[in-house]
Amino acid sequence: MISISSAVEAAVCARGAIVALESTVIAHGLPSPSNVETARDCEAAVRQSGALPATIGVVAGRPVIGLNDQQIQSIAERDGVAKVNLANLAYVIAAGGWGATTVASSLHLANLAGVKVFATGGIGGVHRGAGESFDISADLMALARYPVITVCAGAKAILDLPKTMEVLETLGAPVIGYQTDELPAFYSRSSGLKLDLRADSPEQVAKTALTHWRMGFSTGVLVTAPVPAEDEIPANEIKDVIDEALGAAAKQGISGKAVTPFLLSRISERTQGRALRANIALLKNNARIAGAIAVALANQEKADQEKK
Ligand code: PSU
Ligand code: MN
Repeated sequence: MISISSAVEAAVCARGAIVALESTVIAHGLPSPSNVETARDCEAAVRQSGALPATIGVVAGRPVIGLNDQQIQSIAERDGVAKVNLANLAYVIAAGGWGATTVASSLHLANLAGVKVFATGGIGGVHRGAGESFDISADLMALARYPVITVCAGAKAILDLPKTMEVLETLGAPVIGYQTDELPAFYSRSSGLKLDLRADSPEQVAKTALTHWRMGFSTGVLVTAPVPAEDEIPANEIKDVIDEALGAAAKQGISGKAVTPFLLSRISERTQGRALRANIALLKNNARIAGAIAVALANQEKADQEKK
């Protein structure tokens, strides 16, 4: 039922370096035409690091791992492409529909295909006011469930970051700062939240993840890399814009799956595209780092195999 591209299948068999990429950011996270361009640029960034990109989505009822360029364009431009998480993946497949996969469903499919590294922008997490709304992204459950390394720029800044960190701790998923001691906050390099774990190289991330899994854990490993400094919006500059967007969402009664896309597009409008530039920059940066981690992971697995 799953379609794995021949390049991805060959790389999985050869235990090569592969990076899975999601498609909700393409269909619902970025405006046209930045979405298709960014999807292509992220694939190119993975390749430049020496790994094979595998963008994931649902094409006319078929989950595809390794979308071709035409399929990426269709997911970006078609009307009625569902935002697919864990709860509606099967429904969209059964109905023969099109779907853009979130972090949660991309991790599920990447894991089914045997892909061990995944890159996104910012993960979903605990929304502000979750005590009332109970809005907690399925991304967190997926991070706890699948033994895959996820590279992100932290959780999206629209969320309640301390509560998101608490849930990740409860779920037992390691959160590693990539060349930082602090949790990055998506548009901003710093959140003020200290991380216990830090890695300075792709090799260190790969070794930590392999050790985590060999210790009998089957959870994901979250690698958080700050947005490049030249594209950052400092936290004190973006704070009021986020608050305004949250207020507008509440006033307009936006709920469920629509919340995150609404907030991202509002914030990008209210910053004259500055937030969009930061989002694109961090997506490419994460893809590049994920590529390097995938290469290090493949090398270490090969070296371990030879030792045996
Ligand atoms: N990162 C981005 N932009 C996005 C997303 C991540 O830079 O649009 C998407 C991911 O697919 C993530 C989803 O899984 O937002 C979270 O949605 P929700 O909060 O509804 O779970
Ligand atoms: Mn939600």
